[in-house]
This record gives sequence, structure tokens and C-alpha cells, in this order.
Amino acid sequence: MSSSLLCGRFELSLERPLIMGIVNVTPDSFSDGAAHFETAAAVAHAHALIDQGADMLDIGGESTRPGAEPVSIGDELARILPVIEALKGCGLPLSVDTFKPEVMRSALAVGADMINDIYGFRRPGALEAVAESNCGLCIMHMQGEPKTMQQAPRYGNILAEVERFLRERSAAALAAGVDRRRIVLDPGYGFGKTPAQNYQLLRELRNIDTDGYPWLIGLSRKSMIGHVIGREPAERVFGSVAAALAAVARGGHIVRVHDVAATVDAIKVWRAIELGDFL
Ligand code: 7PJ
Repeated sequence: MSSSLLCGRFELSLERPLIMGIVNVTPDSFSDGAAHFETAAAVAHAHALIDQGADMLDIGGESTRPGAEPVSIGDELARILPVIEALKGCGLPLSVDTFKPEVMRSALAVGADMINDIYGFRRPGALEAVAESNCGLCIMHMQGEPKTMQQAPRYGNILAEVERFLRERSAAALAAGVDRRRIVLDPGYGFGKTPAQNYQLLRELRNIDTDGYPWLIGLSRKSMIGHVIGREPAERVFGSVAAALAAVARGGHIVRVHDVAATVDAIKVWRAIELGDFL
């Protein structure tokens, strides 16, 4: 079992669940997309998440939600680089959610600590972009491509297929020279999976053999939560907290969430119940 994750400037202990706060850097419809407004809004949001108890931040400049439109390399960099620069001194590891090797290289050059790639570093040049740094790598499973992945997700045995994919991609990372302590795996909830498949993948998380790699789990406000409670994303906080707790109870090490304050409290109470840990 790995008990820590090497992540750029940081070595993160995984003895207790960690909370990764989501920082989206997206055009602000009220500001004509003016770059400094986007940056300021994202940085302010990041500081709010830090105050709420986030352990790390995940900065994203391109939406990967089903059906989202692509963003150019230049636009993605213009969104995320100033935010990384502004948050570099915040004391928390900075992850960047991107699948573009050029963006990975530039983000690492300005001080990002982790690359979170929904393609699992499958795109040409992606592994090379991270191999020689000391960044953390989040290797996520996805069936298909964001634009079309929810049209007809199909699996024989979803647990076996996700496991096989993650094994193959982690082996490729090792072969590229990545230290195994830098790697975290993600089942990729909502990425080419029906609601039933997502819930099975969560229920049976323990039945996936990760070969000792830790889990990063992203369920926050996703449509699988909306599918059950019938609410819009902003109203999925309580459902998302339930899902995050279920994930940590099944061995999740890092939970990627929008609602940091709510998740921090829930995990504290869960730890008090499970472990008698009152600190
Ligand atoms: C995930 C992600 C996830 C990782 C997004 C959303 C869609 N990265 N990026 N895992 N989801 N590693 O937040 O709803 O589940 S974008």
C-alpha cells in the first residue's frame, strides 16, 4: 500500500482522505471574457476553497463535460497560467486538469505540481511531457471521447475493463520513467458510463485491484447524482457529499469536489465514527 503521493514540491500523506478542490477557469459571461476577470474570479474561488479546508487544488481551463466544445492550446494557457502563478505561494499542491501535452509542459514550467489527465496520458507526447518532471500524475479511465462518450457506453465487465486500462496506462507511465509513487488512479465516473455502470463502479470499488496505487475519486455534482435526486448541478451538494463518503469508505484516498466545506465536515464525522479520530 502506498502511504504517500509524490506531487511536485509536495509529498502528500494518504493516511487520511484528502480533498481536492475544483477551480474552473472559464470565461465569465459578465466580463466579456476579459482575462483578468477570469483570473481574479478563479483565484478568489481558490482562496475560498483553501479557507474551507482543501488539501489540494485542481485547476481546469477546458470543460470536459459530455458534449463540451474544445478549447485551443493558446486559450487554455491564457486561462490557467496566470491562475497557477497567482496560487503558487498558497501552500497547497496545484493540479492541472488537461489532456494537452503542450499545456502540461507550460503548466509544469510555471510550477504546477500534478497533471490530471482525463485521457490517462494516452495522447501522443503526454507521458513525455510529464516523465522528466517530478509532478504527480492522475491517470483516469474514460471510454470514448468527451463529445460522444455518453451516447452508448458499453462494457462486458466494467470492473475488469477499468482495471485493465489503469494497469496498462500505469505500466506505460513506469516505462516512460515515472516513479510509481507519483501515480494516482481514477475510475473516471461519468466518462463513458451509464448511471448504473457508475454506481456499480462505486459500489464495487474494492473489487478493482489497483496494484497498490491510490485512488482519486471524482463524483461531485455529476449527472449520476442528478439521476437519483433529480436536481441541477448547484443543488447536488448533499448528494455529492453522500457519494464522497461512500467513496472514502470504499478506499478512496483523494476526493475531487466542488463543495469543500461540506465534504470536510462529513469526512471528519466519518473518521470519528470509523476510527475514533477526534482531531
Ligand atoms: C473528473 C476530472 C474526474 C478527474 C472532471 C466534472 C467533469 N478529473 N475532471 N476525475 N471530472 N481526475 O467535474 O464534472 O472525475 S471534469
